[in-house]
Amino acid sequence: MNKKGFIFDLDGVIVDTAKYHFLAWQRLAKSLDIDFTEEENEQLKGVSRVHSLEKILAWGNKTISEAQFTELMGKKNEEYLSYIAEMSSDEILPDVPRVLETLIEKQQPISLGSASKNARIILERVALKKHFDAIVDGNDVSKAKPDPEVFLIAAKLLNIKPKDCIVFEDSVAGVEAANTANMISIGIGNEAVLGDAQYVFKDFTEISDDFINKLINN
Ligand code: B16
Ligand code: MG
Repeated sequence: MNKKGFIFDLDGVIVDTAKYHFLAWQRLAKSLDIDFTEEENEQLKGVSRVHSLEKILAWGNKTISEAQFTELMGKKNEEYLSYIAEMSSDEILPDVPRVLETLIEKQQPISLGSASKNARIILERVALKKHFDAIVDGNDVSKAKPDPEVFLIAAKLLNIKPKDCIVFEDSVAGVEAANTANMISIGIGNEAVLGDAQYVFKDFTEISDDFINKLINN
């Protein structure tokens, strides 16, 4: 059987943790007197924790000391982790388990490719960790998306050539990273936003077993 490497982003692809990031960033922004909208939160998708705080400070025209920056990042993560602690498998996005099970049945290697430093905890909370042959997250990379590093490490761990890897991503930065890595990019979300992806689906309910077979056999 043909083997392809299937790489999944986490936030926005497997679970919707963006809402928890939003709550935590919003409280932080408020404490600095910065207005922070849900629209701006969209621009933080796929963006690392450090870059997210830099963006929020720039939107509010604020400069802070390095020590305060570190302290705020710690506080934000503490609050975010308190939401994560309450997560269960009910929060897995529709049809993600079906697609993972189909890939496992077809003996396809599967990796996570996420910017989050909390990815392992989240996968454990939603009981999906066992499905992954490799996990690459924010702790394993030195360069954030749109740099392709996260996906290239995943391909290496799966022992699959980049051109034989397929990436599922919900962020513009992630789609760019997959394209730069010379992988097949599949956008999950809004076509108007993810136009650079080779394929775009609203969510996994639109991804048929037939389509997965085609990806494996192409
Ligand atoms: P953490 P993904 C990304 O996850 C999120 O989309 C982004 O909003 C977040 O800032 C980033 O992880 C870092 O997360 O603070 O948990 O390390 O979409 O790449 O799975
Ligand atoms: Mg994402």
